[in-house]
Amino acid sequence: MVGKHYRRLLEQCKIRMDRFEKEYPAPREDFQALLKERGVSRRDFLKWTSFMTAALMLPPIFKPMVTRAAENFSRLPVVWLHFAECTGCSEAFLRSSYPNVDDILLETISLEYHETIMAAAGDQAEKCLEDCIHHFPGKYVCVIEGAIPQGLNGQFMRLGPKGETGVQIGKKVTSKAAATICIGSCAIWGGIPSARPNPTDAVGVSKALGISTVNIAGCPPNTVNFTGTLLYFIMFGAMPPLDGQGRPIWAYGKRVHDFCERRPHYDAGEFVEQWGDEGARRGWCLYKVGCKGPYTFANCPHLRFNDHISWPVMAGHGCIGCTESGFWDTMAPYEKPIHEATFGGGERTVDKIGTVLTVATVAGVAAHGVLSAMRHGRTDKKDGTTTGAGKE
Ligand code: FSX
Ligand code: SF4
Ligand code: F3S
Repeated sequence: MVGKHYRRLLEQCKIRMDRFEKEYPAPREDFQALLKERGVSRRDFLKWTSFMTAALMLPPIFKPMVTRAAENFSRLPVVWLHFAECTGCSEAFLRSSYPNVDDILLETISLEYHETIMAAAGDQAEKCLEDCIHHFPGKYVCVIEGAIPQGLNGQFMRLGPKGETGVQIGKKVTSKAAATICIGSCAIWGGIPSARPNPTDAVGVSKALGISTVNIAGCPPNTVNFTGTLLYFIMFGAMPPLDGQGRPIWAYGKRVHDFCERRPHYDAGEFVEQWGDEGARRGWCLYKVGCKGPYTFANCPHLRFNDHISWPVMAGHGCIGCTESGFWDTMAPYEKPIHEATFGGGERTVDKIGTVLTVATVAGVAAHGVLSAMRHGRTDKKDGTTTGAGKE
């Protein structure tokens, strides 16, 4: 049974899609023809539609709307700005040896401006940017990759033929955008460019420009979290519900640790103690060699990367917390547990789990008590802020 709420939402979605099809430019690509050309069968496409609908936390009646949004994906004008970063986010978004539906969607995206891949350069590129702002005010989505250096009055970063600073370009483009999406942890919080000692005084977009952004966290993020968020925007004309750090809840609502395949070993107190030991061979939990999955909100175990093939913990290394604020500094050292003063976690907690919790688990008592003590105790960095989105 589908409740009244969802039926109303479906009606709103249909109205939005009708408007979207009228008001936005015609699709650049025939998406269904492209799927066929790339060898994606009808069955695989339907499987993807079901997956994406569920991932967006919508009931199955929305499947036709997800399909319709995918078919209209290439109508949405997108401006993609690059600031201080490694271009890994764009790489993740461009590379795919075996294109799946998400990759094909991204292939059709209407990139009006993207410095790495556009053919135009200099004044010509600048004109593409100006044209988009002029032709689609209030309609285009601005995607920002990279942090904004504020040092020397922003002069650590000057871009384009006019030598504008990151702040100047950011303000110009975001002020006329329908929404601004930060792709990658650099754009959100400053990421690696802002790691100590941060000589360029790099910060996230929201802080530098004083605007709210939708944050697709990760270094780099999973492209599915990006495509899903854009599909949602096309369907509803608004961004999906966000957590306290601007991350879509559908993608960042749970901790890596909550659905990691090594979790039964954590609960049983079975840990890799050093690289290459028996525990490593047996696929035991990586907490003691530094996994930050318990402090990290992301859907990596569920989505995986590279056409769902693998993800860091599956590949044998702990999560380094790349979807969290300031991870480069706050999650270090990467191959050791964080000192318990930082998050209220640490080896003592794990050892306690190793000895006490195993007994409790065997006795059929859920691990819940110790784990929630660990979660509730994880608050607090010295400045009193919390890591994660406070969703527990
Ligand atoms: Fe790199 Fe993107 Fe990391 Fe940053 O990624 S993968 S340093 S999040 O901005 O290019
Ligand atoms: Fe998985 Fe890391 Fe949690 Fe262990 S600590 S269960 S490896 S997420
Ligand atoms: Fe990043 Fe951890 Fe996922 S390091 S990619 S959030 S498993």
